[in-house]
Amino acid sequence: MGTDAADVTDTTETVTHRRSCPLCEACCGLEITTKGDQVLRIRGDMDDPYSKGFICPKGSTLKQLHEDPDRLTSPRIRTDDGWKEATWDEAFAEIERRLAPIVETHGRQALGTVLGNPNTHNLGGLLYVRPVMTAVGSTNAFSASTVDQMPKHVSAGLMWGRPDMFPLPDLDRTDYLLMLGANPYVSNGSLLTAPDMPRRLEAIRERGRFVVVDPRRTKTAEHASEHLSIVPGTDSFWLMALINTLFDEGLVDIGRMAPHVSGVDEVREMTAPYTAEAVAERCGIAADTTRRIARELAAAPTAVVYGRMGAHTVEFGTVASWATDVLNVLTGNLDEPGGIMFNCAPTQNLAPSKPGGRGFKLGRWEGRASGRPEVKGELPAATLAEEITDGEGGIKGLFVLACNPVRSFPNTDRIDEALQQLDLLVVVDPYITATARHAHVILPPTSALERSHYDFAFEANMIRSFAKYSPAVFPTDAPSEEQILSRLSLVIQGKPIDTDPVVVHDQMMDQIVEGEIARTSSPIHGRDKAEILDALADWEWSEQIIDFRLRVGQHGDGFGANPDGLTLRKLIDEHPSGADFGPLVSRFPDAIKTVSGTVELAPQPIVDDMERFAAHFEALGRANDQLVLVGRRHLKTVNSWMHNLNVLIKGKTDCTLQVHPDDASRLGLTDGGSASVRSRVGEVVAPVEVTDEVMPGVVCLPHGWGYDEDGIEMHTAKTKPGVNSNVLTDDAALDDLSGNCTLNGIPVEVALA
Ligand SMILES: Nc1nc2c(c(=O)[nH]1)N[C@H]1C(S)=C(S)[C@@H](COP(=O)(O)OP(=O)(O)OC[C@H]3O[C@@H](n4cnc5c(=O)[nH]c(N)nc54)[C@H](O)[C@@H]3O)O[C@H]1N2
Ligand SMILES: Nc1nc2c(c(=O)[nH]1)N[C@H]1C(S)=C(S)[C@@H](COP(=O)(O)OP(=O)(O)OC[C@H]3O[C@@H](n4cnc5c(=O)[nH]c(N)nc54)[C@H](O)[C@@H]3O)O[C@H]1N2
Ligand code: SF4
Ligand SMILES: [Mo]
Repeated sequence: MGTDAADVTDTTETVTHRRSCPLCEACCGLEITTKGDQVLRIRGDMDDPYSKGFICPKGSTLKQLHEDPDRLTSPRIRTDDGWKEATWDEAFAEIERRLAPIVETHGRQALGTVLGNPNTHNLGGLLYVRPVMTAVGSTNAFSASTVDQMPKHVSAGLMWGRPDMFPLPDLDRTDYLLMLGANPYVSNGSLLTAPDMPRRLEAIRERGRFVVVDPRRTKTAEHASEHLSIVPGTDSFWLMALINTLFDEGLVDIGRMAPHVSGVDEVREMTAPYTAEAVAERCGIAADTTRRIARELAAAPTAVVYGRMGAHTVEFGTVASWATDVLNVLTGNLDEPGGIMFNCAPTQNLAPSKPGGRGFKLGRWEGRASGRPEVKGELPAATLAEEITDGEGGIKGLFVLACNPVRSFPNTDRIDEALQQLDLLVVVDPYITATARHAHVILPPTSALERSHYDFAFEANMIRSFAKYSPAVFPTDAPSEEQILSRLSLVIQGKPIDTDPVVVHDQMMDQIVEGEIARTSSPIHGRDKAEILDALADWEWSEQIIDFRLRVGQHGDGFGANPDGLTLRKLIDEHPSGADFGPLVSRFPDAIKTVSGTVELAPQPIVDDMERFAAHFEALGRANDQLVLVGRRHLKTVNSWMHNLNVLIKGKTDCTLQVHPDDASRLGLTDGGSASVRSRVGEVVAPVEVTDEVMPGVVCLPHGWGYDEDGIEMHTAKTKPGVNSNVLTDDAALDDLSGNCTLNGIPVEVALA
C-alpha cells in the first residue's frame, strides 16, 4: 500500500481510550480509538473483565452523538423572537431574573425539580443534582423513578429496610430463572447490570431452565426454555398463586435465612384466596402450569424470580414486586449464590454490623394538589401537571434535569399544557426536546466523550464486584454537568451569579468526609477531616468523590489503613479496563435494616392493601373484551432521545402498533394500514403491524417517539417522527403504594383510521 503525502506530514498520534458505555444499564466496556479530535473507531473492549467485548449497536454511536449538529454546545434563552444563543453568564442571569419574583411572592414551595433517567448514567448528574434539590428546598420533587422502578424501592424498603438495595438475580450461578415483564435481549437488563445478557441467559437454559412470562413473544421469550403469555396487569395475582402453591404443597423451605425472616404465617393467610385454580382464567395461565412452575422453583438447586417494567408499571406493581421476593425467600433463595443477592460494589463497606435499623417509611407528606403520599422523598410523576395547574399555590418555577416529561410521563398532552403556564422552566439537556422547547433557559451539558465516568448508580446492581473508571476522551473547557448543576444551585440559593461553583463541591466533600469519619465501621472512623481532604487534593470535582469512595470501600486503602488497597490512581494505572473482585457474597443478616432486624414478609402497608387487591381481583373477573395497550423497547433506541441518529433509525420504522391477527381481522385492520388508538385521556393514529407476537386482546406501542411537534429541534428524528404512546397512558392510573404510574395494561379502543 502506498503512503500519501497527508500521512507523511500527519504526526497526530492514534490513541486508544477505554470507557464504559453510558447508554444503558449494561455499562459495557468500549475501546475508543481517536486521532486528534476525531473518533476513528468504537468497539467492544475485549480487555474489560466484565463485558468481555460485548456491545450492542448503540455502543459505537457515542461518536455520532458527539458530532450530532443538533446537540447544543451553548445555552439558549427564550426571547420574543425565538431562541437566543447565550453565554453561560447570560443564561444564569436570566434564571436569576425570572426566579427572584417567584421566590419573593410565593416562596420556595412554588419551585420544583424533575430528574430524568440519564442522571443515573452520568457522574455529574448523579452526584450534583442533590445540591440543586436542596437549594430548591420544596417538596415538589419528581423523577422518572415513578414511571419505572419505584415499586421495587418500596418492596425492598419494606422487606429489608433498604429501598436502594435491589435484589440481584445471581444469573451466572442460578439453575432456574423465572422472569416476568422484562426483555433483556433488547433492554440489556434493568436493575441488573450484567453485560451480554444473551450469553448469560443461554447459559442458564443450558444448565437448567429459564422461563419468561410476558404477553408478547419477545426475543427473550424466543430464547427461553418456556414462554408463558400472561394477561397484562395480572402478574401480582399469578405470583400470589405460586406462593399459595408452595404452602399448599408443603414446598416452603427458607433454609439458612429462616431465623432472620418474619411474617411467614401472615403470607400464608394473605395468599390463601389466590389458588392456582382461582387465578387461572384472569391471568390466562392454566392451573397445572402454575403448580408445575411452583414445584420447579422449589425443586431447583438454586432458583431466582425477577420482574421488571411489565411487572412493575401496573396497578399493583408493589404487590407484584413484593410477591416476587417473597417467592425468592420461601424457596430458600434469599442471599444465596444462585438466588437473589445484594450490592457488593467495591465502594461498599462490608464490615460486620448488627442487623436492624430505622426501616422505611412512606407518606411523610402529601402532594398539595393530588394528595398523593410521598415515596422516597418524591411525588408521583403522574401528578406533575396537576401540581402546576390545579388550585392555589402551584409550582411556578421548575428545574428539569435530564428529563423529557413531555414524552416520558403519562398523559403528556396535559404536561405539555402545564409547562407552558410556568413563570420559569429551566431544562438541562443537550437537545431542544418536546420538553426543552417550552424552556425559558436551556443549559446543555458536555457530550459523553467529553467527560469522565464512574458507574456509581449501576455498580450497585452488578452481579460481580466491579470497579471501572473512564477518563474523558476529549477533555474540554466547557462547563461540566458538575459545574452547571453547582452553579444552578447557587443561583437558586440567591447567591451572586459570579460565585465560584467549586464552593458547592467543597461543601459536599466536607459533608461526605464528616459522615464517613463519624461511622464506627469506617476504616477512617475518628480520623482528621483535613488530613483526608488533603489526601484527595490531587483530584477535583467528581474524581475526589470517586477516589474517596474507593478508598473507604471494601477493597480500599483506607487512607493508609490498608496500604496495598484500592485508590483511583491504582484503578487507572493498573486496571484501565476495570477491576473485577469476584462474584457477589452473602450480606444478610448484617445488611438487614428493618426496625425488627428481620426480613419482613408481611409489611403492614402491603397487608393493608390486600382489601383493595381483592376488590381488583373481583373486578377483573367481570372483565369484558376490552383491548389493553402494553409498551415495548427496541434495541437501537433509548427512551425519548436516541432517535436522532441516522445509523440507528434507518430502515423501516419500529414505531408500529402491534395487533394480533384475530383482533386485526375483527377490527378490519391490515398490516401497513393505520389504526386510531383511543384511551381515557387521548388518541393517536399509528401504523399497524399484524403479528402473533402479541397475545389476542393486547396491542403494543413503543414509548419515546413523537418528534413531529413544532419546536422540537432534532432534525433526523423528525424524518421518522413516530407517535407518542404517552398521549394514551393515564395519569389517574397509579399503583397506590409506590405512586408508580401504570404504563402497561391501559384500556384502549382501536379502530381503522
Ligand atoms: N409509555 C411508557 N413510558 C415510559 C416508559 C415505558 O416503558 N412506557 N419507560 C419509562 C422509563 S423506565 C424511564 S427510565 C423514563 C425515561 O424518561 P426520561 O427520564 O425522560 O429519560 P430519557 O428519555 O432517557 O432522557 C431524558 C432527556 O435526557 C437528555 N439527556 C441525555 N443525556 C444527557 C446528559 O448526559 N445530561 C443531561 N442533562 N441530559 C441528558 C435527553 O436528551 C433527553 O431529553 O421513561 C418512562 N416512560
Ligand atoms: N434498547 C433499549 N434499552 C433500554 C431502554 C431503551 O429504551 N432501549 N431503556 C432502559 C430503561 S430506562 C429501562 S427501565 C430498562 C427496562 O428494561 P425491561 O424491563 O427489560 O424492558 P422492556 O422492554 O420495557 O420490557 C418489559 C416487557 O414487559 C412486557 N409486559 C407488558 N405488560 C406486562 C405485564 O402486565 N406482565 C408481564 N409479565 N409482562 C408485561 C412487555 O411486553 C415487555 O416485553 O431498559 C433499559 N434499556
Ligand atoms: S448494551 Fe449497548 S447501549 Fe447498553 S451499555 Fe452495552 S453497548 Fe451501551
Ligand atoms: Mo427506566
